[in-house]
Amino acid sequence: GHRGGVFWMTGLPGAGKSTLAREAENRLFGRGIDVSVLDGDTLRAGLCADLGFSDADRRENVRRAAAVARILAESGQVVIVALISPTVADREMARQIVGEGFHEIFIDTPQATCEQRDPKGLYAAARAGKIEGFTGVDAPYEAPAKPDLRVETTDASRDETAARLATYITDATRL
Ligand code: GGZ
Repeated sequence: GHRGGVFWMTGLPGAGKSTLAREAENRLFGRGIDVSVLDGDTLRAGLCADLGFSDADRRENVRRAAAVARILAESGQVVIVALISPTVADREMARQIVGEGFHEIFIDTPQATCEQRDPKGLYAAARAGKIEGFTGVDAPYEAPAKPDLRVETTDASRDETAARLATYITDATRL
């Protein structure tokens, strides 16, 4: 068996949060661990469809994700949250809401790499002035100073990185 927990991934757009969350999820599922992913993109299509990208809306987005994550973790799930969650204060709020079993994971990809990857062309659109308030371009991202886990994605393969995450989560939730 395993205990519940919340693994809160923060990082710039394009850092690899969603991809790593899904790959870690697959690995954990394969080990018989009950796992769910709360991804910014998915939440914004439903639960958070009324929210935009102002500071206040991002904060509300973080608050809702943390509240749902807490409920799932209390029922014994491993919850992986993948949200930019750009401010120290909002992530601190998430930690307070979740309570015990909160882990902050910094997906630490240099901004230049994120911009090169630009999987959805959003950095390019932001640079061209077509998106306002885009994180890393004209909205702030505050990196965590002391995350519980820092994952650098430039030197390691995606497989290695996902494996490392799955190991960290398995160890942290082992009974
Ligand atoms: C940041 C934006 C913006 C702006 C749209 N700023 O890579 P994506 O495209 O598919 O995922 C990103 C997603 C970020 O949502 P989050 O809920 O993670 O953000 S936060 O925690 O700050 O509330 C990005 C897309 O939305 N996107 N406009 N202006 N990201």
